[in-house]
Order: sequence, then structure tokens, then C-alpha cells
Amino acid sequence: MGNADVDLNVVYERTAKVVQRCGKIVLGAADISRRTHAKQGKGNFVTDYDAQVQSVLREGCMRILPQAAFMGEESDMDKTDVSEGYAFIVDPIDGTANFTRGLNWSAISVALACDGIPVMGIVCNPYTNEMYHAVRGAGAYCNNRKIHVSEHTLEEGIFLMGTAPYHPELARASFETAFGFFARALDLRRSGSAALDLCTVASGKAELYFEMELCPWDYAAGALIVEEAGGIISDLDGNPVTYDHSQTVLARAPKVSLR
Ligand code: LIP
Repeated sequence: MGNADVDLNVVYERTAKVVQRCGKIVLGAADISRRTHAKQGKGNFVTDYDAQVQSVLREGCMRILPQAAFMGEESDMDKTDVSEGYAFIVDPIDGTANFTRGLNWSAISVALACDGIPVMGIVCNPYTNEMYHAVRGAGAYCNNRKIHVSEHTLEEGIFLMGTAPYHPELARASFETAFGFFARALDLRRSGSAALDLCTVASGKAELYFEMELCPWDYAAGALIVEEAGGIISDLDGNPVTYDHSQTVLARAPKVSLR
């Protein structure tokens, strides 16, 4: 497909098939601890399965849209320009620490951006057999059932947080920010997968999610799914997010005020 005739629904359907194959790899993983390696940053790991899934995703995505760039967690973000044309932004296993501990709460996250803005997103939780997806302007879905963010305020609901564990220098700010939200909300949760936290907000099961530092592959697909479900994506100050470098991400239902 040349850029002018890219049909995003066709791209979604074909990419979803590749993601489903990757879900089977995750579910079939064995002897994970022996296939786990440390990366830079506290608590940052990669497994042979991350690399295998990313390789399958790269091969599949390039077959679907050969002209697209490919930014994956296990390749170098700095060398991938997603600001012009099409680019796949991929986290092969979001929630790797959960995956290595057998906590059964991780996702395969694939976004397609056009000129730096996500236009198609897929987040697949193979453990629950849930595939969330969105095409910009066409709504958000879980297993092809439309989803919508909560109609509650934060004071009537719960929030999710990520602790940016690879960045201990952000711990105090993370928990001070969480304390402020906790004073308003009914409770909080911390799942360990940014992509699934974003889908939880998009499904109306939580009113807010934030994390002080995420890479584009953690949130590019989930952010589009939140927006297409009627939610708001920003940083902590309400500014728009970008998708070419790591940053703070906050997702919220429309009735949730930032302060
Ligand atoms: C993880 C996120 C999680 C965050 C971690 C890490 P990974 O992604 O899903 O919410 O707290 O810092 O970014 O590294 O497992 O793909």
C-alpha cells in the first residue's frame, strides 16, 4: 500500500493476526527465568521472548506496510524517526517484570503512527484473551465490543499508577503525586503494565492512570485507545504528549479534574 492508499482498517486486521501469533508465543513461554537478562536501569529486564516477539512483529509489520519505520523497545529509540510518514511503535511484551515472575499480566502493544501521531493501536492481553484496538476517528474496542471511559469523577473512582521503576530518581515525585490523587480517590492500583493500565481507563474500569516516565512504545497504542474511548491523554500539567521520546503520561476520564 502506498501512503496515499493506506487503509487503516486493513492494516489493523492484518496486524491483529500477527499480534495473535505473538500472544501464543507469550502463553507458550517456558523456563523464562533462564531466558531473562538484565538491562540498564533498576528492575529493567528483557527475555529471549521479548526479542522473539519483536522479531515476529517486525517481520509481520514490514510485510504489511514496508514503507513504515519501526520503533521497538528492543531496538534503539534514538535512531528511529517517527515524526514523518508511517511508523510502527512496538512493545513486544509490556509488563516484562510481570512476565518474568509469572504474574500473568502483560501485553503486546503495537501502534501505527502517521507523521508522529498514532492512527491505529492494538493492545493484546494473551492471558485474558482480550484484544483492545482503535483506529483514529473510529472508536475503541475490546474484542470488537465498543468501550468507553468512565463517567465518574476521581472522587467517585479509583486511579492506577506506574512507579517508573527504571528511574529511582522519580520515586519521590511519583509517590507524592500518587498521594495527592489518593487523597481524592477511593483507592489505587499498580498493575505493572502501562499498556493494560491505559486500556483499563479506556474500558471505564478506572478513572485515571499516570506514570512519571514512559517510553513511546509503552503508551502509543494505549493512548490512542483511551482517546478513541472518550478519554484525555496529557502530561501531569494537561499538555499534549508526543511519541518520539520518553515522558510523563496521564490518562483520565473526562469528568476527572487534574487538581
Ligand atoms: C513497563 C511498563 C510499566 C512501567 C515500567 C516499564 P516494560 O514496560 O509497562 O508500567 O512501570 O517502567 O516501562 O518495560 O515491561 O515493557
